[in-house]
Amino acid sequence: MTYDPTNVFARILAKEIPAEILHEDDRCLAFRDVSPQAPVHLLVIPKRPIARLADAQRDDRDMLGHLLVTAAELARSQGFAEDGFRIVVNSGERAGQSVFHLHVHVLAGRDMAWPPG
Ligand code: DGP
Repeated sequence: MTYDPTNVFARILAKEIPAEILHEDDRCLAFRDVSPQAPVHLLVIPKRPIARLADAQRDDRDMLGHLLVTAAELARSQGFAEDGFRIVVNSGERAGQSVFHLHVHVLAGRDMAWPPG
């Protein structure tokens, strides 16, 4: 899928619109979801423009691993690692993706149902 550089996460990366940022490094940015679905709801996004997980290539392996390790580091530093947390990546509209810049949801602070809806 073609990446649309005007999407809202691109604008957060460009600091054109504000977000509650918890972590930033050379490869990713983590911030609180504006519409939290759990007491803790963070988003970890790559700086590299990629619309969906479905578009990932072999060259993206390091970046994808970095997003997950960053999520684990945030879980530890924010104090919910031991309590448990859920990682969600919606890829495509049918899966519920609404912002087409790849992102990892990090949800914590309540019991999680399975199967997910
Ligand atoms: P998804 O449905 O998987 O594409 O998730 C997109 C998430 O992005 C959704 O949980 C709401 C969040 N979101 C949308 N717009 C903004 C925004 O402007 N700021 C922040 N912090 N989160 C946003």
